[in-house]
Amino acid sequence: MCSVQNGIKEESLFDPKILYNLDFSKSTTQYNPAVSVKDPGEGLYMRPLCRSDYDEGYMSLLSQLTKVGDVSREEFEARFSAMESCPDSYYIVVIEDIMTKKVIGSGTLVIEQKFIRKCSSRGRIEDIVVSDQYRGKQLGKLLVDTLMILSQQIGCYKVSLECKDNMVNFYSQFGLAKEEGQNYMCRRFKEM
Ligand code: 16G
Repeated sequence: MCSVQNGIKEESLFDPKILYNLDFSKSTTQYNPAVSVKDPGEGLYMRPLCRSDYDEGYMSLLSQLTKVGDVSREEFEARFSAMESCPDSYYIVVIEDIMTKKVIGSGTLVIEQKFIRKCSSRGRIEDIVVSDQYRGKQLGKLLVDTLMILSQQIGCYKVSLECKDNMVNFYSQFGLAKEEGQNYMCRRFKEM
């Protein structure tokens, strides 16, 4: 297991203290029953993505969101290292089932540095996924809430995400809203 409980962060994508010290008084949503980063639910553990998560089913979890293709350990590690070498940019938070040692939930915050808005930065929330057997436990809500608070704490002037129509209501609880006159446009170059 990728342990960060003792402040060990060699294997973590980012410093776990950032996650455990977030100020949830800024949260725009409610939990019933209460869950938190330090206590996401019985038998569950929330932490930054670790290099060893390749062996804890991380890619298979992502395949519940979209196509992942065949990714070898070497490819995973190279991508992990590339993200790690961009400080303050990639925040991937996962939830692990301690018993099965499987990653069962994940969400990503990517920070893009800008010249505009007084050299500000913007956040993008990506790849929110909770394994089908763990849905209905407020884990997606906790992941998104955590990344929203993190983006605000980092100082982003805005944060955004892309989602399907049926997810708009879910995401609006975090203060996210469709902006009048703004459109999401996309061109796809290849199918993997
Ligand atoms: C969803 C995700 C996005 C992800 C995409 C993958 C959220 C909020 N949105 O739009 O982050 O990258 O699905 O779909 O998690 P694609 O492989 O078709 O681009």
